[in-house]
Amino acid sequence: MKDTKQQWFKDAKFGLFIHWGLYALLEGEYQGKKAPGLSEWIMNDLDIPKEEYEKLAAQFDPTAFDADALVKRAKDWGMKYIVFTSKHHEGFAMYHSQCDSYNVVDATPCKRDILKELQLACEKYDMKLGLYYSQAQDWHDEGGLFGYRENSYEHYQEYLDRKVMPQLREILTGYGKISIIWFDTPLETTYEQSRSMIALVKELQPDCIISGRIGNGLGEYMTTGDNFIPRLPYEGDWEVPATLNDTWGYSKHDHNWKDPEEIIRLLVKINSCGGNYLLNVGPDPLGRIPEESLRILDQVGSYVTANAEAIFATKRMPLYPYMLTFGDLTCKSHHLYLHMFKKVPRIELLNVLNHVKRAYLVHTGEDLPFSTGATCEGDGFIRVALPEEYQKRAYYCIGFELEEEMPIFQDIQG
Ligand code: JFZ
Repeated sequence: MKDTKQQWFKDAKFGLFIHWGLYALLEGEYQGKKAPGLSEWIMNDLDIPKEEYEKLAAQFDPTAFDADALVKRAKDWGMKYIVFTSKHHEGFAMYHSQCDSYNVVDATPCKRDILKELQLACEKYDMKLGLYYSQAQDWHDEGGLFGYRENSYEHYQEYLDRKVMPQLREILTGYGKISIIWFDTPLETTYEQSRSMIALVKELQPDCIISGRIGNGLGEYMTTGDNFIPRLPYEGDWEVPATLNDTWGYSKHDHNWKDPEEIIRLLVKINSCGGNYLLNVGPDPLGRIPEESLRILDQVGSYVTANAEAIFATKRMPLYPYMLTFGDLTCKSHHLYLHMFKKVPRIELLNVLNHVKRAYLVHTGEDLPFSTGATCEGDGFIRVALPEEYQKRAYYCIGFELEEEMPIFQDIQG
């Protein structure tokens, strides 16, 4: 079972992923060809020569990037942590690296240490900062690896010693408290190699969490694929990273945006199964967050902040015997929460055996009349009388104060 031993991570539930690098400048297209897959994979997928790709750095001047405004916005959405791509597979460092000049200060006209700007904003708004770092794939370095290709591992150890270990040291010593290193795509990294990276992280920052994708089963929490959600409550610490459209990096062609209401339902589902939801934005070449991303997250955020009590620090739910069609459940000490996703005239929740002390609307605190009993089949129930205005709306949450510590459910009778 995966255990980060970090209470903040267990309670966090909701975070922001930021994918930003030179790939953003291509906006999902190179010489008239669209990126066939993820936009941040364009260098690999369209075989762009390193010498050509590298030239993008000379155009990197994100005059509209405002770390303070972005972190403040994430705070307003209720997010508890941010994970930023300090170096993605393209090999370009988004901070001032001393050991490799292919970085956002030395190789660009803007000369801005983007990571430093984010660090300061995170400190100001009390936001945890994690760093994505591609430890194995590096398409710009002789020793780095490629995904989905034959790789020679001949120079990999030398690459780890020359670039990866020194860069990990830099990001863990120059940018304040780093709460997560989000390693990714380990490929054939050996057990010893993963171990040595972990040892360095822990030596420099003992509380820094190691993501699942360090490889060799050594991560401290489980990370799923994009929007892959475990069906059942999953023991241990875990996270679902997810895009709002179909790519992580910025792409001008990707307009397949998810519905904010679907994202709210998925967030509640993930929280109910015990996980965190890490939603991605990909800033454009100027550093602007796409309008659609902001619109979606504003809507998700307004549900999250109104119902924060029923989301943050909730525990993995015991298995409820029915698949609810109108909502989903979360819980924490002496509380059960029913998140309502459909318009209904009255609420009935079957097979709950708890003693309910109080029912209330979470976002106002207003008490709701309720009754409990057993149906003629012997199933325990809770019924809630809904004020008229709530009979005509969805996306609100009802809290139940319980006599018992945790919800107790009754099996379905034969
Ligand atoms: C990786 C990256 O290659 C991608 O560019 C992005 O950064 C994403 C967050 O992570 O892609 C993966 C890696 C692993 C899985 C899915 C996507 N996985 O295990 O399902």
